[in-house]
Amino acid sequence: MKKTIAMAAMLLAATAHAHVTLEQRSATAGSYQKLTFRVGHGCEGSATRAITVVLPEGVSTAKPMPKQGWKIDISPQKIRWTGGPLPDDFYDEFTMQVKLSQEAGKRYFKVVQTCMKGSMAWDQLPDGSGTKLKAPAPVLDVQPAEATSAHVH
Ligand SMILES: [Cu+2]
Repeated sequence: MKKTIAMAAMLLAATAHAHVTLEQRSATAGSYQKLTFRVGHGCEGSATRAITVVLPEGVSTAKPMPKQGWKIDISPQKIRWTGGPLPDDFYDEFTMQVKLSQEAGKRYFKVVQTCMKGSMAWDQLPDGSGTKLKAPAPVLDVQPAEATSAHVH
């Protein structure tokens, strides 16, 4: 029984450290923005062989950065990298540029991490209770463009 609890705690610690996250935390509405998705580990030890990022409403014109060893599929709603595989012991980044709409607010990017064995869905949104999510979707906080600086030439 004790052993089971210790194992569970270890698993929680292992999944809490990195996840799939977004390097950029905030951006300005209406701008072209670079997004860097960071992959800190595989699926419970298994190497990553694909990353799919779903573009939320208000995010468009995604242009991924070419990445050696990875094939990239572009569709209006999602970008998918296939390749690697990226071993669990390594870290990597997947980058794209997007156009943000004029609307401010939080943009959640649902990510599917596909591994040699199994997959992880980073797609949980905060429910308002403040509970720490096990697999949160990476988030970008889009700030309103300041009226004073928007038209400076
Ligand atoms: Cu993690």
